[in-house]
Amino acid sequence: MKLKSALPTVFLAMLAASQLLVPVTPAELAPRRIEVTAKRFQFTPAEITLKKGEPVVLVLSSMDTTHGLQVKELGLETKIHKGQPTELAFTPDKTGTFVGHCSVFCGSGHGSMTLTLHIVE
Ligand SMILES: [Cu+2]
Repeated sequence: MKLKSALPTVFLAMLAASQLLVPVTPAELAPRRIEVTAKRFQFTPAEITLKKGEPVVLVLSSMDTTHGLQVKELGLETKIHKGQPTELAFTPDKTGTFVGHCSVFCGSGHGSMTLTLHIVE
């Protein structure tokens, strides 16, 4: 009888403990996901700060037409089609500030459509 009534308590305690652990580990288990939207002629957010060695997934969505993202120094390049979010996974391996450009001509402001990545230690 005593054992029976203690079981739910033990179970709840374990559940609580496992939930407490969750915020500690996700950085190692799953890459950080950052949503970025593209539209003529900007990326939002336009600047992102990342950590060197920390895996990241940029989830890129276009609001209007086909755009692209190219960050030459980091070897990144992808197209971003409207209505079709693109996941760009990478792990920054150097620090610095890198400017990505839209890689698909999208109109008069195309040349100034940039996404700046600050990569820190
Ligand atoms: Cu463009």
